[in-house]
Amino acid sequence: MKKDTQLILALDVTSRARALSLARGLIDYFDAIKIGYPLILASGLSIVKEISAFFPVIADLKIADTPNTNRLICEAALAAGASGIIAHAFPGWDSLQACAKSAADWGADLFVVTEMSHPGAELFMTPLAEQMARLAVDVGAAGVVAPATRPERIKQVRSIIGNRIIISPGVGAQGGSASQALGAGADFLILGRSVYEAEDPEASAKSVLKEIDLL
Ligand code: OMP
Repeated sequence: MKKDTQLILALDVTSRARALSLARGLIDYFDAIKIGYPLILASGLSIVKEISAFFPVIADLKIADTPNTNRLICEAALAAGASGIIAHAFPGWDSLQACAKSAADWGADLFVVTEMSHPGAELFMTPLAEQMARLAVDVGAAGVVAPATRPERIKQVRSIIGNRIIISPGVGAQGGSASQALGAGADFLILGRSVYEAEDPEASAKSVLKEIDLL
């Protein structure tokens, strides 16, 4: 993944037309676009094909099933043009290995969720996040997803995964700080509502770039 702006756009809108217009209008400010269930369920998987024709797409299907089902989900997203996929670690090593193999077969990046960014994730995910990060390393993932809402946890995950990539959601709408997340060791920030719900999405992306000294 290129690392020009260190920003990934979470395109969680449910209108195909709005998604395409945001994607086309914002490509100068982002290194990749993350597409998940809200947009895929509203527009079909073809939206991944359409956007990946002009910009790198990470398919955020938070894959969390048995190894064979994981493989089938990965293949569908990768065949549609995604160059990255996001999977959960909690179903275990074999399920995650299936995702890693599919990603390798397609020359794509696998990102593994260590602990999620919302408050409720502290119940089950925080206590196991370090094991999840170790599993990500063991299966050869390109990187992990770690929360901008808890920069100290990014630091902890960084100490486990070495120089693998950390992509970090939770900046803006969830209260996380862009500069603190990067300072803690994140490589990329994932921005959703703070950009696509802004009156001026371009200005909102620019203000984050200014904060992190890239503008
Ligand atoms: P906003 O909260 O609107 O900025 O969007 C954040 C995006 O990151 C959404 O697409 C979430 O589904 C995603 N996300 C999290 O917010 N927290 C996580 O722990 C993990 C993800 C993710 O895997 O992308």
